[in-house]
Amino acid sequence: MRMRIGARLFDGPGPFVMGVVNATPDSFSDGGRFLERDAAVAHALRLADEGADLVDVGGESTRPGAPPVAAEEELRRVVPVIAALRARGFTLPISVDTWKARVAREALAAGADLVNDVTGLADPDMGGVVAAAGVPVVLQHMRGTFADMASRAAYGDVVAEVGAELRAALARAEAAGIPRDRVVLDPGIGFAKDARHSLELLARIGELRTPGCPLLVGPSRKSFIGKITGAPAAERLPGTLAAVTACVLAGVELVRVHDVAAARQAADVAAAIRGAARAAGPL
Ligand code: HH2
Repeated sequence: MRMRIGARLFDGPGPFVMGVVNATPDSFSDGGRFLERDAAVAHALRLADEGADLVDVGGESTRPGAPPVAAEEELRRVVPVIAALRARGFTLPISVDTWKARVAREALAAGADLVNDVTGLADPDMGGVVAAAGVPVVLQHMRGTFADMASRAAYGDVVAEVGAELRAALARAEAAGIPRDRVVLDPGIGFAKDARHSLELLARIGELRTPGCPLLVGPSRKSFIGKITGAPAAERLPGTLAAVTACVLAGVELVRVHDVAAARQAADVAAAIRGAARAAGPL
């Protein structure tokens, strides 16, 4: 990939690690520990120390059944965190995890460098906000709303349908004036997908490759790991690392994770194995 995100040029195959900073009181995995601005800032600094390439600050839980968050409340959660990170000279690119155009606009004004939209531009104003700011965007696949997405997990060929819907989101982005070389695509593990769908997407992730657009995958602590292993969210790091490894071996450029130090090591070793296979070449 070759994409400028904030002050940094993301150049090469990666893998690049996006660390999750939840500024939500009801997040399924972090349980509100980072609601307070200072705790979220400290968490972002720790993720940077652990080897994150960028951090993703979000103020609305997407967990099925989580209550919707009004834009005002979401702004109260994320903008002070982004502003405080910039005020203290945080050098990593900051992504804002929001589907609301207004939140994206104010987060970008406070110093965010990228918009991570799990709805793939569901808000009709989002494309214009991203295009006007000249920043990159992550378009993630989902269907329906956070409340009803589980009931929308019905596919014939999940990879083909997610691919077609991601291409439609990309077309919406381009129509709004976002050049394709500023778009990252994400299959949306767990978003309107059951465990079987998430696994098939991970197994066939290469089929989602779209010329000019890097891929991002967020498997961290997700319910498909619980479905396979029975482990609760807080005990899904080994399963997360298996998924990160599979993604990197398949050529995914960016992974979104909570446990950056562990994922950094898994991703780097998987990338080294991938590189060694290329170096060896055919016999
Ligand atoms: N997953 C979550 C949130 N944002 N963004 C992208 N691009 N891809 C993902 O897979 C993705 C995402 C859900 O995880 P998390 O934020 O950790 O939990 P919560 O929904 O409680 O905020």
